[in-house]
Amino acid sequence: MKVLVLGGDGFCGWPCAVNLAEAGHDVVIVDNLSRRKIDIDLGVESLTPIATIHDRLRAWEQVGGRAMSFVHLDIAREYDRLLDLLRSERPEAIVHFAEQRAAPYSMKSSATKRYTVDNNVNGTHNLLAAIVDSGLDVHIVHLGTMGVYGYGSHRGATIPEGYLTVEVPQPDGTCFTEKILHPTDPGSVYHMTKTLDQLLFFYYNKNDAIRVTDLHQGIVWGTNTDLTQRDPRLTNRFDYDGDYGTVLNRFLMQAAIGYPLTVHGTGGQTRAFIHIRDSVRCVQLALEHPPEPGEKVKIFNQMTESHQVGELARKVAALTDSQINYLPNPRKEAIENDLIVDNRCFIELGLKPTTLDDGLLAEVVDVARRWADRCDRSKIPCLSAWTQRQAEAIKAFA
Ligand code: NAD
Ligand code: USQ
Repeated sequence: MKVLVLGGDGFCGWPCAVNLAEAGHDVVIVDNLSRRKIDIDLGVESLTPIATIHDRLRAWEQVGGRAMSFVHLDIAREYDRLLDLLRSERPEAIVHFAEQRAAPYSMKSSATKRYTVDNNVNGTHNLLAAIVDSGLDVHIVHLGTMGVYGYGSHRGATIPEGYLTVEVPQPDGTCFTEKILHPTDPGSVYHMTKTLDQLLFFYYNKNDAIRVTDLHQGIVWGTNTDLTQRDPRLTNRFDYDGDYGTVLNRFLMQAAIGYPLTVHGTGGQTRAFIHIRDSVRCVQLALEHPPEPGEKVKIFNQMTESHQVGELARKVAALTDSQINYLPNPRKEAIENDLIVDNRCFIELGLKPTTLDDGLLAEVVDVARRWADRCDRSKIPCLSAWTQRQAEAIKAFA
């Protein structure tokens, strides 16, 4: 099938694009390369050296991969070009990764808050409006986040896959039951844009019957897949800095270079996780099992396991003989939370979850050790504070 991969140069998008090409799909990568530009602005680089998108595509063909093409396009700002692309390529499906995805980056300043909202909300809306304008029947597979449900207490309740069944009281004392979108509780401006995406999908699905699968993904860890390991030029990015690095990959990389593991607060925060290899498989499964025409938005919880941040730090520290540093939390978030997640949709489609095991953790540590000399230690601390209060606590600690 012809598939556009929006954001196909990014951490999740690149291994997904090569996986779809390997599975026999005709892949067109669409990206404005803004992620590479943000690295330059922040003065950081992926820990792993990453080739340009053109070199990646050349290398992919040289190792025998099915050819993919690349279109440099900003989906949030170049509506007419996006519409022309849909009309010329006539894709059957679009995988949408093309958003600013870092919560700390989104909270750095009013400029990054505004950029994140403009980029993410406009990008998703442009895509939906362009599909309507094109008259095509396209299945959108969107990468959303587990963070739309929020990380307050769910009081032991299992988080369902997108929809909550509620009882609505009537004036005559009876009740009717209804399935509604699960209430949202975003923890950052970035997470808030994902809750707005949800509403855009709900509306366009209702009004224009656009078929959408929204993947509420947990924190992705790991670096490479079997395919991105085929050639050094296919290597995936590895973010470790205080804005874009995510918790488990940061801990593994910190362990590799002998930097005390940076736990925010007590480490009681519980989050959902998924390995990059499973993330790639899930996207393919979602793509190959589209909603029926007229079906409401499908929502899958794309995660395989939940862990407390402090528990992860202790596991990594024990495996690598590292120290743990408990730091003032730069985020305004619950000190502790429960997280029980229903992820049956993917399991029923055949996903065999890759769970945290020592071998896979050690694999990431090995990658980080190999590139340790590319690490800029001054970029490790998380300095983006959610409010002035957190900023003052960080300053007082320093
Ligand atoms: P990333 O920043 O590495 O990749 C995003 C890609 O989209 C980049 O290549 C960027 O240049 C491109 N992009 C951004 N805005 C664009 C625009 N307006 N037009 C065209 N291209 C644009 O991020 P990632 O980690 O690969 O995440 C991909 C998606 O998955 C995001 O939507 C993110 O919210 C979601 N997600 C990621 C994680 C994670 O742990 N990395 C977890 C859950 C969900
Ligand atoms: N944390 C630490 N130490 C660190 C970094 C983070 O204790 O060095 C803590 C944070 O305070 C937070 C938790 O770890 O409580 C997770 O932080 P993170 O940066 O790993 O993840 P998050 O900001 O939630 O964002 C990442 C991706 C985002 C995706 C989200 C999925 O960047 O794109 O949407 O994970 S989820 O967490 O399920 O919402």
